[in-house]
Amino acid sequence: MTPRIVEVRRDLLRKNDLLAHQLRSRFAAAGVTVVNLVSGPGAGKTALLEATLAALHPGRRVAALVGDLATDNDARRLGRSGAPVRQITTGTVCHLDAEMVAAALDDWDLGALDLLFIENVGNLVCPASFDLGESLRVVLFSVTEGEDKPLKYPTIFNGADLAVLTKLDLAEAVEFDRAAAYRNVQAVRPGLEIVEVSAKRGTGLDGWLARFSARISA
Ligand SMILES: Nc1nc2c(ncn2[C@@H]2O[C@H](COP(=O)(O)OP(=O)(O)O)[C@@H](O)[C@H]2O)c(=O)[nH]1
Ligand SMILES: [Mg+2]
Repeated sequence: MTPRIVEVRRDLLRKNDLLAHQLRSRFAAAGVTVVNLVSGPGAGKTALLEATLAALHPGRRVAALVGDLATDNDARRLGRSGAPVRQITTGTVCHLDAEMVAAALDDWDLGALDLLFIENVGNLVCPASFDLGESLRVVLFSVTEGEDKPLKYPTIFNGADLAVLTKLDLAEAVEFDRAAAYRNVQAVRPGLEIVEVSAKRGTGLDGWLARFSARISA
């Protein structure tokens, strides 16, 4: 019984990897940098993207895709920036996959974009296994979640290219232990760079946006 279950899962991931590979080629051909944001629910993905789109649009060619189990709340929040935004509603599925992203982008002119942000479903487990063809995978974790999250969810930190520590404005109130948090990130993903932000206050946004300066300075 068990091997059968394992095989089904392996097939699913193989299919996703193939599609993600095709997406990555499409993104490269169109010259669009794709950023996949992953985190637990409520870590501040939408808030950071609201601030990001507000800072970049309309001067820069940016857009966002946002995944959620239900509701289009986040797409409505992000849409206020005026940038192109599309919601992917996943129903019971706890992550975005390459097929969903390809379907959502079907009628988009990728050549008209420099940067595409994808807000994944809020979950520290499922999104780790699904490549979306992104150029950069960013894991967010907030000061309010507890410093041990990297140790509890090592896979998602391990697969990230950058970490963003969010809600800095609340650090003191929750007696956030920065040294412990950094130690825990380094324990599961040595060398992972961490950018600290407060989307609410606007703190650290320049450092975050600087990550994309090569794409947005032209
Ligand atoms: N104090 C504070 N709250 C924040 C910050 N970023 C997000 N939040 C709040 O945290 C909650 C979840 O944020 P949201 O962006 O929806 O998280 P998501 O589920 O990861 O997209 C909301 O109530 C936000 O207003 C921040 O920088 N500071
Ligand atoms: Mg959100």
